[in-house]
Amino acid sequence: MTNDPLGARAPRPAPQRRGSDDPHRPRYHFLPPSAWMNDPNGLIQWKGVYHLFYQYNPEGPRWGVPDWGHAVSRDLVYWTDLPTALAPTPGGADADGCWSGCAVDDDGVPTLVYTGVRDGVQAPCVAVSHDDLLTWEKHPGNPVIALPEPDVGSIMFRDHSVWRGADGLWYQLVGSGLRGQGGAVLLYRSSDLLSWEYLHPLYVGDHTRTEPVWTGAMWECPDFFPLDGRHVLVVSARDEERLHYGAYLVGEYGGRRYAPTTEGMLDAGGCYYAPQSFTDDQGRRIQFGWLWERRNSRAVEEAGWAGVMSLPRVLSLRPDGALAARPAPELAVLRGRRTSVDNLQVAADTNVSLRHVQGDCIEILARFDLGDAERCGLSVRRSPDGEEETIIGYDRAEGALYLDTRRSSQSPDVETDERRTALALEPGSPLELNVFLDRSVIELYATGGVCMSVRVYPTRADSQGVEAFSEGGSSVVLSLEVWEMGSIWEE
Ligand code: DQQ
Repeated sequence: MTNDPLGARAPRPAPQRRGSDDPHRPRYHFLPPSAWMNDPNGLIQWKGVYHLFYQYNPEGPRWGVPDWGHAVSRDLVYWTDLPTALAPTPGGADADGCWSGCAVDDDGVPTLVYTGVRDGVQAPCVAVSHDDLLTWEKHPGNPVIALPEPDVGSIMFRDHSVWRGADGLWYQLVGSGLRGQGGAVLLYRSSDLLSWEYLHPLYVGDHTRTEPVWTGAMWECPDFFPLDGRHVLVVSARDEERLHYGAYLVGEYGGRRYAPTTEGMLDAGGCYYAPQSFTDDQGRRIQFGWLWERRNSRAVEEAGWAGVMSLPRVLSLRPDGALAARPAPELAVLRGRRTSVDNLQVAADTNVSLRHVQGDCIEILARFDLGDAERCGLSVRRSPDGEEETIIGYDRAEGALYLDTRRSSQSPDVETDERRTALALEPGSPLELNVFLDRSVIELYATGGVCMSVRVYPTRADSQGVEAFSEGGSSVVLSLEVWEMGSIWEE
């Protein structure tokens, strides 16, 4: 029997969406009906339907005892909310929370491997579905691994990446950190997803090394997958105090050993964490990540919701070995009215207002000839007098893309900063900026699949302008296209 979660037979009505009167609530990014969301979980395409599970606290806009929320889509763009998929079982191994995990296809049986939390112990648990992912049966023997190996020195034990090896056996990475060393992923093996044998740390980071990227003291949410002939390990770097960012390693995997040769940050905007990916039926590796809030808890409580899912990103490897992410082409279905400008000269130390181009729910696709400018780019979410603006620019001397939110909002409740990331442009080759503005979300995809995502909360209703700027020399906007973007919800 096939259950079609997008058909008329969905078992219970979808929850009501709330909060759409908040000017900061996105219109074409996925987020739950209300309350709190963090990590994407259990991403899988099943019988043609994309399933997006996520860490969900329906009690309010704050992290709590998480359930797994659930939404489905046929196109990665429009989502239908389904009832909660997993909730803590009183007295069970997940009594204090169903934390993050992944989904696999066990010969036709959809199976989740997730972290159950009880009395401060975090341990892998398993659940299966017999109705096409609508409801889940937890394994009576949960947790399937009671504790981490005592001699390993691990300071954390949660979050899972599971795959079937060429030998037909299941392999699992559990996120961890080794005392005094750095983040780690612990490798296990199983024939049935229930009984697991510990092998060794597949890879251990070095928390004292800061170049090319600092990977922290602990790794959450590991995601390990083949891509373009190599193997990518994505981890979320944290320390005792705080969550930092998603990082990636690219290298060779064989004989149950991993030798990475390239490392980097997934998204340098400072708001993208706990990403997870899956392979769809077109063979694409698609990643979603959690875009966290940047207003304080008082403002978040007032808003009643927190956390946004990124747009779906298609991953690939660049010739230099770095990981590139580009927005899924399906998003073009949201494009509405289009405006364009070609060959716009931007004189040194000027801003050129694009008067017909404005909005807080738009996509911008721009190509710049850097000319002799020292810096050039776009100012978005800009008030007419420039009191509020967010700057997306390229610094030629530094070879860096930057995202400056320091004047994005006049609200004292909002965190702002300036972030930079290396972006090498071949001499004479244009700078490409693909920017998605969706109220409080800005996702930027630049030349070479370099990403920066951030949250902004302008206070002024007229902070909707777009301007091109050039500093220290002149530049040319070779082409600029802007689309008004539709909403993915009935409003
Ligand atoms: N969030 C989950 C954990 C994970 C963390 C709990 C990362 O499983 O380590 O909500 O954001």
